[in-house]
Amino acid sequence: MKRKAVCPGSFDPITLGHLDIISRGAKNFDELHIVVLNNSSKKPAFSVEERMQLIRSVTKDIPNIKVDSYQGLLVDYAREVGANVIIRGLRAVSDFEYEMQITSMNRVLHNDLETFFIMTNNQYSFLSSSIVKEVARYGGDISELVPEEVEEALKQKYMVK
Ligand code: COD
Repeated sequence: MKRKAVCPGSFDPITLGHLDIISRGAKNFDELHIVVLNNSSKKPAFSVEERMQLIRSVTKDIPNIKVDSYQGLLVDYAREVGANVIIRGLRAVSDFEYEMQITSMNRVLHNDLETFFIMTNNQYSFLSSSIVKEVARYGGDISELVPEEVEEALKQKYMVK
């Protein structure tokens, strides 16, 4: 039986921190589904299609990855694709409370779904999509924070405005 995991997120846009978690996660499962979901507390800058396109482009060399989007609960997506593990990244203690809350809620909703946490690589511990957008909006250098395609997409997005 295939070992399938889901790596869920907003990915608005995907950063090198996300990519680190994804590539390390993919090494430990037969199939890793990256799924773009709605986080009701965030207002995304990129459309779901744009986010998926960027994820596809920067993960094209990882063979066991599938990129998807879903308009519903993460647990329902996991059931649909037959995955029983969720992969999340942990950057700092500040992530813990939120992660603990969604992990517990997901377990109430789907008893057989385990969440595995991958500790961030130290060099990305400060990195988030929000911080990258903030720096890009004011023309700062983000080349060490995101893949080239994402840097280009952010330049396009904020140049047009
Ligand atoms: N280093 C390591 N990990 C990182 C880094 C970094 N620099 N940056 C981000 N990550 C990790 C995050 O910790 C997270 O695990 C993952 O990458 C994705 O991060 P984000 O910020 O893109 O995604 P989130 O946190 O906004 O995703 C939240 C979900 C969309 C998964 C959540 O809201 C959800 O499940 N929504 C669907 C509805 C649902 O089921 N809700 C019930 C849950 S209670």
